[in-house]
Amino acid sequence: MTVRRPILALLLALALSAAALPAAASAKLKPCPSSGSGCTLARVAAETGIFVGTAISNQATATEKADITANFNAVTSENAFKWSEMSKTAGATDFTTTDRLVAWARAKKLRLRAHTLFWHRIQNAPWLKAELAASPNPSARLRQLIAERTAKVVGRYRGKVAIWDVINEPLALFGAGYDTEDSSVTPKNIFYTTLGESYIADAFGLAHKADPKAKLFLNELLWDSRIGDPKSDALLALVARLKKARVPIDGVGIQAHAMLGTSSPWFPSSTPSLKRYIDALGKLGVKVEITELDVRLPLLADQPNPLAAQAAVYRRVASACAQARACSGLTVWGQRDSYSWLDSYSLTSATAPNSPLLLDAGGKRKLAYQAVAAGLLERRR
Ligand code: 9MR
Repeated sequence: MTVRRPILALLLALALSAAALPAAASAKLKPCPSSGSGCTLARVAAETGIFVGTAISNQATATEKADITANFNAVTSENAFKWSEMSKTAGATDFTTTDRLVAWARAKKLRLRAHTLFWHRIQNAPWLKAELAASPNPSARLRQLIAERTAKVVGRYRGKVAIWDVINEPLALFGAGYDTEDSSVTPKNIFYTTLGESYIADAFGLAHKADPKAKLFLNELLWDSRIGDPKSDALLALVARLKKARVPIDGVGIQAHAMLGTSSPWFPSSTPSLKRYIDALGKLGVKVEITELDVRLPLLADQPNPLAAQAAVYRRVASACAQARACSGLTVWGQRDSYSWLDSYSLTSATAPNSPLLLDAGGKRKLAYQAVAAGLLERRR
């Protein structure tokens, strides 16, 4: 008896405090309607098991942070982990921004995707080319640098980063094969031309050693490619080769910037083809995430209701993710329209505001927000 009384008292106290909960808090316990109406994407994530994320910039303001915690359950570092950001000069590694970001994501219980360990285009280490040119043995030197960066950075955040984008965009921008195009827009893929495809397997193996529990992804851009075209086939073939060679790759990220034209894979009605593509990757034994979704509004300017048309594109992608078993996450590339990278990017700045995201400039949910919720909620059926 003497033991039971405190338990009874505790139960009574709990019942009283539950009764005193505000209406909104108890309403929260109701499942989301399948329309997604009134539900945050974080709630949708909890109900479907699909992570819903957003990019976080290096200098995220209090407003951006509040938007993130109110709406999402996962974040991807937009720039912080890139080699160019962490190492301005040879031999130097600056962890200030990444330490801060890792700590913040952990404090807010947001799943963190570290993007990216190796990317040759635009945000590679600014000193790498000269370093290799000066080396008597460039391939050995590059292998050493890859090993050093991986051990140092992945090792530092062991157990704290859920997902690593180990390799970003190895394939040619618009076609099949590797990116070895040499122009000011797409400099040579220095990793590939120095080491061949082996750099990919090496980086995955080293990352796995540095953090055996982190999920390791290869992230690729399919922005101007239709599912079933040479580039998407090249990605499937690459993943198949890696799996066959027992490379520790856990997943593939499909960047989904619908930005250059209506030949993007997400137009005009892509749910079945995108689902089939995710299924095909899944059959190879990898998870798939939509990693960088945004949909430029000017592409839809000729539609009777561009915002509704934009929502429909988002819906098609979210539905495909929900319907394909291998799809474990969907990430949009930013929060408010006013912060999108597209407004300062050379190919898209002329049409600013591109308004490609889920929250408008004032932070209000756009039609696209609920469309993503509704699409993902198809997973519950
Ligand atoms: O959003 C990123 C932007 O802030 C950078 O200036 C830009 C540099 O290329 O990279 C953007 O993010 C890219 C991502 O890292 C990889 N996929 C394509 C994204 C858009 O270029």
